[in-house]
Amino acid sequence: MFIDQITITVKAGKGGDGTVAFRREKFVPLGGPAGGDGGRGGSIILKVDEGLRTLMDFRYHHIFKAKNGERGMNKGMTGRGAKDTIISVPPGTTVRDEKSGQLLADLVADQQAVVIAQGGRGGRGNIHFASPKNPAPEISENGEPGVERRVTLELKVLADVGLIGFPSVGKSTLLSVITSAKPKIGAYHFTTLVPNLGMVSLEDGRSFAVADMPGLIEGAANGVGLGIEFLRHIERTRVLLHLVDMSGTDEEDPFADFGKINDELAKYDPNLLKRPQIIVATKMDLPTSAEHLAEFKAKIAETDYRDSLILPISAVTHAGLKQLLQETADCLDATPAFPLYQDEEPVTEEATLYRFDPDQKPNFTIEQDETGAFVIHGEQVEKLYQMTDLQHDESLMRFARQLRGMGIDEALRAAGAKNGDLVQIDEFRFEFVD
Ligand SMILES: Nc1nc2c(ncn2[C@@H]2O[C@H](COP(=O)(O)OP(=O)(O)OP(=O)(O)O)[C@@H](O)[C@H]2O)c(=O)[nH]1
Ligand SMILES: [Mg+2]
Repeated sequence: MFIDQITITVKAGKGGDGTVAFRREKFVPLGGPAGGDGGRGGSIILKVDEGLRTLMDFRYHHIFKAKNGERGMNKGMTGRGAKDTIISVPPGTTVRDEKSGQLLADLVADQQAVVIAQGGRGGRGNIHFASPKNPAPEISENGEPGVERRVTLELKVLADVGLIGFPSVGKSTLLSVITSAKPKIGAYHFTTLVPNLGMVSLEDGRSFAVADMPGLIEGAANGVGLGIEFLRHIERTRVLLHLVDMSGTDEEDPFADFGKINDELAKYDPNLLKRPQIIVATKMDLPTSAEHLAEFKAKIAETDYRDSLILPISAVTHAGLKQLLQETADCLDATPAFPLYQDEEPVTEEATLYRFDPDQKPNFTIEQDETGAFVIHGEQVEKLYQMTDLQHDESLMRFARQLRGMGIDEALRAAGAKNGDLVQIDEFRFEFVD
């Protein structure tokens, strides 16, 4: 099975917690604060490995987690940061956020990488909270949670040229004689089930990548035959070689077949028809082929395709192959890359990363649950709670101050909260003190 689309869950590591500690020196009775910061949590990074060709490795492995940062230490030492988790993907992988559908990255070059889930920063140790008024603070922060999200990976192979046509017209055979690829070839339809890739090298030094596609038939856009899902693999190609079997062994009209394939392409994406197409008349070594080719040319002269280049070949005798490759290379030289995403730009790295920004205006809601408790929801408020060290009263007092700073006290009052009412944030319940 060929896997070219898959959704994975990634969870970056949490930052290590900051520490509350004090200096203990022999002759210093009241040492200052000495609790270090937590280490950074590991991020999750997608990175291109040129050697990979499919997303197969993801079949049984959907969840990726990075390690948490280590706790801050005494003597002001920062905890160890966690290693990033690197996931290898094949070149041509696009990445989307599952929820929003937003394009996060289009990974094409070898070693190209993108951080898709940022590890949390380490919490600050009590060293950072000392002030003239409070020289020995029992305050530290917990580490920031790592980003967790689901992303959809989609592979669109990197080929310059796509081979398209009905089943059994000789696409795989052509690939096997112009490149060193060894695709499966068969006298029956739908021999090719997944795209095959090969590299063509010309004597003049030019080279290009060719993708051999599974055969298309009428109705493919509606799922007939193998359907057209795999056409995503020709979205990056610049030139299409449209193979038409001229032998007539299939009893089909080669010209009608040609029209049907173009109709299916248009149904998948009308932009595909804007790509230059070279018509390749195949199996010209067979006795009936010349006659069928002449008929084909007469019919196409009546259509909008009248100016198309038609090149006869035989993969058996190799007749016409040299010219086909020359013309294809010339056509590639004259054809710029087509934009893969008409209206979308991959978002920049920063924009894909969610970061906690304490200066941002807090955004929260307050609702009363069935017990009458006031439940506060909001990403920032919840994150602040998660980063609060609940073991030290001073940390809790700082939390209370921060909530007040966010306007939560005021909002609770406005929602009708009275002294002694219960308030809940995440898993934490406390009494409202007015
Ligand atoms: N005589 C002759 N037979 C050919 C030629 N090219 C391909 N064939 C034969 O045609 C049949 C189909 O060839 P394939 O290359 O598997 O065709 P395909 O287009 O890849 O077919 P699917 O993968 O099923 O879509 C095989 O039996 C080949 O041997 C040719 O140039 N001359
Ligand atoms: Mg084939």
